[in-house]
Amino acid sequence: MLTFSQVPLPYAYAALEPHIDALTMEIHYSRHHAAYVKNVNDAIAEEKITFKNEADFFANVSKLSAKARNNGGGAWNHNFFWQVMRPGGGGKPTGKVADAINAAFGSFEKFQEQFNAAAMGRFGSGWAWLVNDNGTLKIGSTPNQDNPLMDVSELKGTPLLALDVWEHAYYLKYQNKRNEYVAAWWNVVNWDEVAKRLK
Ligand code: MN3
Repeated sequence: MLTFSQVPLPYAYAALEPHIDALTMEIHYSRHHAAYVKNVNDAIAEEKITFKNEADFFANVSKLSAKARNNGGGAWNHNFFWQVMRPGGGGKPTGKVADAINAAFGSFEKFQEQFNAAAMGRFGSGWAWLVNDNGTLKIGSTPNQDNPLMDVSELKGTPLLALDVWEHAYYLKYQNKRNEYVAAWWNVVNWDEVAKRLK
């Protein structure tokens, strides 16, 4: 049976300070993310969901309950999010990521503007994404815990970068100032992990 689990956080809770504070990271990882993982595994058991892997689960998520969809997305999205951040990250990508971004968006600055607009334009809770849709890089956002692997998602593709814009990701430090959180987050982007996912 498919089981979701939490990746070990690749750094300490305080490692992304001052951009993302330690208490937010601790609550986010040990309570919010842990709960999504527990709840999706409960849903898999309760609903006797038989998909063998995460890809099949998301590709068929329209057939599943809201509990399975929301918590499955929450489990996967946060595992992804932790990995595309690192202490001392940020700056501009180099190599093939830089080339792909320049080709798709014209420049790194234009890419950043468009990504920020996706993050700021998502009303309520959700995620901003950079995806590779069959060789074309695209930016978009998803509501709640939906992701671009889901059959229900308008934005489709292989996720390369994601930003959690739920208030739980920033409210303790930034309160209602999502723009300040988004601006600070660029300092912790792990471009090496983006490069790994760009095939
Ligand atoms: Mn979150």
